[in-house]
Amino acid sequence: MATAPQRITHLENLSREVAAWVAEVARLTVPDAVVWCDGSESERRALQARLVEARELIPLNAASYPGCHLYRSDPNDVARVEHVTFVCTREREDAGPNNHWMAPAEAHRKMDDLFRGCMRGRTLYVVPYCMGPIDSPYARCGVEITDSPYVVLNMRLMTRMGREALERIAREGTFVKGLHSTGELDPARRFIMHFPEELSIKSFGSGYGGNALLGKKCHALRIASWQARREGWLAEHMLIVGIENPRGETHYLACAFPSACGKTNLAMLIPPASYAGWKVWTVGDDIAWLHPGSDGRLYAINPEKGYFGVVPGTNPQTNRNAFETIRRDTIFTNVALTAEDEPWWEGLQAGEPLFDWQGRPFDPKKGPAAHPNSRFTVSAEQNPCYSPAADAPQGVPISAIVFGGRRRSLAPLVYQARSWTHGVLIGAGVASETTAAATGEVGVVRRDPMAMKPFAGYNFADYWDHWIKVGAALERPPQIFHVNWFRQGDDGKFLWPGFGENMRVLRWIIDRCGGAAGAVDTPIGHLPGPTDLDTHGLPIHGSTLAELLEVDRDAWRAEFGQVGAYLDEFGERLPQALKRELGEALRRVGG
Ligand code: GTP
Ligand code: SPV
Ligand code: MN
Repeated sequence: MATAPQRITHLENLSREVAAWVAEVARLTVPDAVVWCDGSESERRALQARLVEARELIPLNAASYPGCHLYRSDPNDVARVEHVTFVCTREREDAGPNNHWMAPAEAHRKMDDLFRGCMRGRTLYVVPYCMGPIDSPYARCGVEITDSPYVVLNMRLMTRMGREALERIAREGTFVKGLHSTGELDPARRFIMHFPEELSIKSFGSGYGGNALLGKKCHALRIASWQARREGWLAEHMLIVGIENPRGETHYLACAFPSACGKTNLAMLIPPASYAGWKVWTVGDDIAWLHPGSDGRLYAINPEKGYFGVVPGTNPQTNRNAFETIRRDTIFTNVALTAEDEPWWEGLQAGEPLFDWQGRPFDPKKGPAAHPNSRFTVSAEQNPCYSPAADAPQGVPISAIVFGGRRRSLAPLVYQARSWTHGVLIGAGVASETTAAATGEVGVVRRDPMAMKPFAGYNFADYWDHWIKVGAALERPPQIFHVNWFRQGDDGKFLWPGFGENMRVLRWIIDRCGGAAGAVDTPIGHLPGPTDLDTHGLPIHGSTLAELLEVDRDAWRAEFGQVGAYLDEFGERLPQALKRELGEALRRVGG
């Protein structure tokens, strides 16, 4: 390693707690070397060079994709693994029916058996990181110990990683402990364990994003949601986007859509040509930490510093901002490769693949060239519409919270909740078709409350109760909405053009918050009337719009019946207020 020994000693001396834990882990895992990461550019270069030399990273075309690399993961390690992800609380009920559970002592024993001696012949990296602006009172720190240099490089892009984080840990004395090893990538020896009561995580056997970059879903959602409940805030699977109107006023929206359902795309949206003078600013694309502010509003910070985004479908038409963001200094994981050493993926609309994501000569009979869950890792600062407010210690005030899902039928393009508690019911009832972001069948509709099914670190019943209380304590709570970009016609085509055109829906949402847009009252909430949505310059048929905004009472009665059955799984712990709200919703559709 290029890191000078004095520097290592200095980092090690910063925090006695971290050093003691590292020593303990080193005794268990028996690495050949221990390296403390400082986050410097020289450290990044050395790690990158080492991975290139080992042929784990493939440099891409230096003229068209400068500083970019391709990483091919093990073919059995390409997505989150929810069936082996556990929340290990002392009481099973605290994890809830929404989580797999294991008793902490048993989980520790199981994991320590896997970790014993697992770093022989490998280097143990100590990765201190800060989730959120380094000087934010809402930011929280952690340390990930990993034996994967690929994970280190990703954590450096995704978090504020290195010396400053360790200095903050030394000042505060607390940090989330995340222990990770890629092990042998044996799916039968792969577990992601969370111990919220101990603020710790143990992850073994995967190198994939959500399983291995422990600052992300493991810390910033599962552990943080647990802490947030105790401390009166919310940790959510939400993008944060600022919409600036031609008068220079900016409204911030926080939107929760399940994995691979459009967060990154909405956060980086480019408005249609008719929206001259409007600007979109990305604060975050995946996670929001929401805190009640002293002015009675809800404020959001993005705990991350980079994007770990879905590659397929990205092109200059769907998302020019994302396309431009990933033209340099980007790690591409599991995309295809062209003869010119350029990355290639389905939906790119240029070039052609020579090798598929597994490095085999591309053969369409063997499936897509890029893996459907292929990802880019890139610094947020490369985004042309990166919001300077992403670094604001106090965060940004939220005007609207938007839930959404991928549903080919039923859910209309957009509707607004009648109240905060009604909004919580809408969030709790979110359902969405599964995607390639997690292993398992794709396209199956499942309940994914607040897009947090895979990420809530505790019992959903307690989570909804917490949501209701947070809203009740706000003097000026955000308005709550639901959107669906994925309605399909009988021909299986999307009814709504989506992407940049989603701006029209966001505009209605913002105008509703300001009381400036019209709506019709329906049994499920407020919907735009036929002329309330701006369709200027949009080639959409009146009948298609009507279909997008239709509310089928019978179908909704059936839906609320299913929501009720789902909520009943949470038994006595389910908040009364939510039950009452469901009763009201059913009554309105004649149930
Ligand atoms: P995670 O990173 O898994 O949390 O995903 P995400 O919610 O950020 O989803 P992302 O924006 O990466 O989009 C996932 C897929 O949905 C991509 O293939 C996009 O091209 C597609 N997509 C995004 N927005 C739209 C839209 O408005 N309409 C349609 N039809 N597809 C969309
Ligand atoms: C998701 O699956 O929601 C992602 C990718 O954002 S991961 O980091 O793997 O969770
Ligand atoms: Mn996500």
